[in-house]
Amino acid sequence: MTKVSWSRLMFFTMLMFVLTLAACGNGDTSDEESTDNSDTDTEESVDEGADESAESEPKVTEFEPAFPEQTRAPAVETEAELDVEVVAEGLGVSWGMEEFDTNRLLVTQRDSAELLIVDLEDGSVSDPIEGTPEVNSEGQGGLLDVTIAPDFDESRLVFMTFAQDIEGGTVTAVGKGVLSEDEASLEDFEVIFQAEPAYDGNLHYGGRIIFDDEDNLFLTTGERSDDPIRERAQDLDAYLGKVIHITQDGEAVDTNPFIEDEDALDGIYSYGHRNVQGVDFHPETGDLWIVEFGPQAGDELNIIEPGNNYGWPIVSYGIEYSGELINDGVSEHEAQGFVEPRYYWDPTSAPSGMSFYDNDAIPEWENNLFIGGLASSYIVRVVIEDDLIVGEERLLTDEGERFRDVLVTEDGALIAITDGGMIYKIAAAG
Ligand SMILES: [Ca+2]
Repeated sequence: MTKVSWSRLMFFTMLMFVLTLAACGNGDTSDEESTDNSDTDTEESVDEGADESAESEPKVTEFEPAFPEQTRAPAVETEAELDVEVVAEGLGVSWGMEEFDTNRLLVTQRDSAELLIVDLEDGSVSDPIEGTPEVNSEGQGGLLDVTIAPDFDESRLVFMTFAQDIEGGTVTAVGKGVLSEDEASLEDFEVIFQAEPAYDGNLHYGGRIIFDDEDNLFLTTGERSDDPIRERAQDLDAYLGKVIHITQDGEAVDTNPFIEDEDALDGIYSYGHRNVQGVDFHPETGDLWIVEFGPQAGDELNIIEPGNNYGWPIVSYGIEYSGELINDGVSEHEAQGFVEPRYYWDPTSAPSGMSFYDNDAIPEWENNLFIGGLASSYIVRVVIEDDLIVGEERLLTDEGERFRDVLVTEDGALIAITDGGMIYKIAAAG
């Protein structure tokens, strides 16, 4: 295991990333979420303290926020002394994870579709667990998220999301299987939900899952990226660009907002999303927060309420990768009848998986939100007061990793997994 001193990692304020995305406005490959790793970012140093906001790069757009705290929050800095440790390395693109046993993680490998067990104490990595589903691993597809049933200790049920080939293209699918007692295989794996319609593309699958306190699942999807399919994010007869609420058998939860609407799909909980890559419940308020990947700029943090429309692709605080405006450049959500994001990034933070810090091991982090950043190559720490973002910090800025997902262990360590196959553990020093 490699120990890295925290002080070495604390010079984020001296770094400035200048996005040159405009230089590669050639469709899919310019999406920072794209899988070709052809990052076009350049870095240059600036004097420390040159900018009081966490964001030192110039904005991409000229949009005005709907309220002052909606973007570019003041920079904050963790005061506690932290240890950063590389627990494991040499894995493939590590997309999702869950702590299924104290200090032991289930970790998905997106491209190889493997499910692994990683021991945080000795850094050991298991052989691939048998019985995982067949996936479509083109583009942003593959084996995506993993979580365990609330009654896992008895049922040993593991839930996973993945890109699946079906007639007409691919879908974001959810399946479940039973982890054998010897942890070598997933038994009786079955698909419980497919986010139809299928589409012949390999981008924007969304794919995060989380259990609520009534033991039902929230699933996030993407709108499949291309114009015009992305417009289906606004349609209630398609599961694209949605937050979906289903039971452990894949049925719509009977309190869902469109159950009574015969023209709408029963599983839909909220709509008008682009590509929802992170989801978690706020530890204090219990609200469901999501992060969705924007176009060029305009990544959003949203609080999800049933039946709400979050506006994509009608309104956005971002612009097309080509530099063109979206819908003539309408950014205000509320004025158009949509829900304003609680926060947006301009330029992008390239957000992926996220987790609230629901632990007291690092007291100043309590109820803060941590979000993995991809092309941005950092972890974002967000400080929230009364649903307003009042501070932002960037962590592990010099590792050069695409941070795909983060979680908080029972012990209060922050774990991050990356596209480069690294597993980091950040914990209070000592
Ligand atoms: Ca929006």
